Amino acid sequence: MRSILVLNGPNLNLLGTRQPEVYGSVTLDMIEGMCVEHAMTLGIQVVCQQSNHEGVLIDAIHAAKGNHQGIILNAGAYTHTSIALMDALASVELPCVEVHLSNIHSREDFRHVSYVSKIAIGQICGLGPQGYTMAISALISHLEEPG
Ligand code: DHK
Repeated sequence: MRSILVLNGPNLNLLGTRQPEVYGSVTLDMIEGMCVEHAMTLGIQVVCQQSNHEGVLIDAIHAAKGNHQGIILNAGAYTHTSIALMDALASVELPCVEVHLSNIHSREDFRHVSYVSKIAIGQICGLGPQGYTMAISALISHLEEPG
């Protein structure tokens, strides 16, 4: 069975209470539940992980090789800063879909830059929690028909 890693970065554990006017009121547990349910309808498995630490996220990306066929990544603020995360994604050569709950392009200038985008097959942002399930569908389509 195909398996996908759904990886969330810093501060996303606070979803539900963190700036609800920006990130909504849905918790990370709820988003992960949506991902698991959606994956079941597609006949695949998802494993969800969250960390506030850059190195732990990098280790999770490394460990994905051989265990998962692709990665859904919301790297939080590391999206805009972390060359190390970008290099980790490039190293494992797994297809990655980048997700953000908010529309990073309509926010502060520093959020318009994404190092993850340089490696990701695509980006979904501004669509809230459903961006994650859309990303899973997109990743599965890509695995079935790359390009
Ligand atoms: C989440 C964060 O924590 C921010 O640092 C990003 C992203 C946007 C989101 O919209 O999910 O800039």
